[in-house]
Amino acid sequence: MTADLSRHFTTTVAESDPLIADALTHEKRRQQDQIELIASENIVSRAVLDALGHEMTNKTLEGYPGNRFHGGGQFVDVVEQAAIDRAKELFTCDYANVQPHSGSQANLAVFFLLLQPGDSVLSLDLAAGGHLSHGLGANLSGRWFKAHHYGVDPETEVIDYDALEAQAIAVKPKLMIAGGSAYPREMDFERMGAIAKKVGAWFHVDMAHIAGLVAGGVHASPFPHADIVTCTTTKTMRGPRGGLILTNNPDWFRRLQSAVFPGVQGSIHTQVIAAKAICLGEALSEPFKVYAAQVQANARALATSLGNRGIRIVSGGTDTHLVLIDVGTKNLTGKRAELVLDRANITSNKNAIPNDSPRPPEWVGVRLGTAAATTRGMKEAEFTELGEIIATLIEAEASSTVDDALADCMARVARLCSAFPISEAT
Ligand code: DSN
Repeated sequence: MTADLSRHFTTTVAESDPLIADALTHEKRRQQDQIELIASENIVSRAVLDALGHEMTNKTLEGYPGNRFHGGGQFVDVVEQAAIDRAKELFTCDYANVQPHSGSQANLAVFFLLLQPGDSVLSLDLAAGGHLSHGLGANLSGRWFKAHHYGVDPETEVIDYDALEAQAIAVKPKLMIAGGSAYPREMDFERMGAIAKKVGAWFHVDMAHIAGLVAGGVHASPFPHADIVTCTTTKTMRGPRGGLILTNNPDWFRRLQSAVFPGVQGSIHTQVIAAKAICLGEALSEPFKVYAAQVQANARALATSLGNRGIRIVSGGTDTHLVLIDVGTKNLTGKRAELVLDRANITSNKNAIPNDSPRPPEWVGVRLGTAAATTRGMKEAEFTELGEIIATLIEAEASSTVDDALADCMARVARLCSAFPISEAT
């Protein structure tokens, strides 16, 4: 072997690419030193990381287990079949496709399966917590399909199912979508499924954010009400970046295979499928049920703590892992609140709230999620303290006294981070 070749197989990123190595090291440190409250994030297990960094990444494959377009797929077939079997068992359904590279890709495959360009879709408005892949004008789903959106009741900030039914009757969508990325309440899948059926629409639930809560048994399952379900394996599922498609409709199984490949994707991300299989296996375990219940209990504790300090909670509470707060009542934008939390090493994101400005810089919401910090072991007491720290920072920002409050808040966050380490962080 030449010296060059040998180095290719042995040189570490620290030796070969200091710029990237440095960023990787700092990112790992950042995750240890900050409290992650972005609702779509989590902290994967060592086993998931092992799979993501495995040589299985070298393998190119198209097709499905036992029916590939390339040779040498026998071990990837093992992991893909395991992922399929585990997804079906976990979500009690008859069909699972584990290949989508993301939740948006999974949704695109559903559109490809069920719709023709120009067909009508009825989905949750982005400002009410919907997702851009459900028909936003700037997304392919909004360009190629006629998107209509339902919102929430202006008083309760919860979906008004009677209004949704009236809108569905008027719009007659071919596809009705439930789910999104910032709706803190449990949706009534049974009622929504009945509405879809009444107007002759397929009912698609995108449970990306809540899939781990469904898996853990602390949130209602979309089945048997949904015709088709998509999700990611990140977020509350605590797995790798990627998507799943699930259904019980036997007429769709074959067409769904080809809607994903070659419909919207080419070759699979082999090592990610191994990581998905691992995360699905983890989600089938008893400790995961305990974890999911704690995620939900922590969100409730966080909402109560913030509410007790006078921070307005959109919809008055939460049934999930996420808490949406309105900082407009403190004369702040979501961006300003996000930045002041960031200064104290709490990571969050600005978000639209119901009836918010269409312009992101003017949004007055901040979205907080409990999945990642719960993985570190934090419980209600820590989330109550986090609510107090967050309220203190928001009040200080609103009264231009952040410099007085910051040192104490940073110290409290640092104490929480060292009491709940992400093991192996250096
Ligand atoms: N949809 C984005 C979010 O919820 O943050 C990414 O998954």
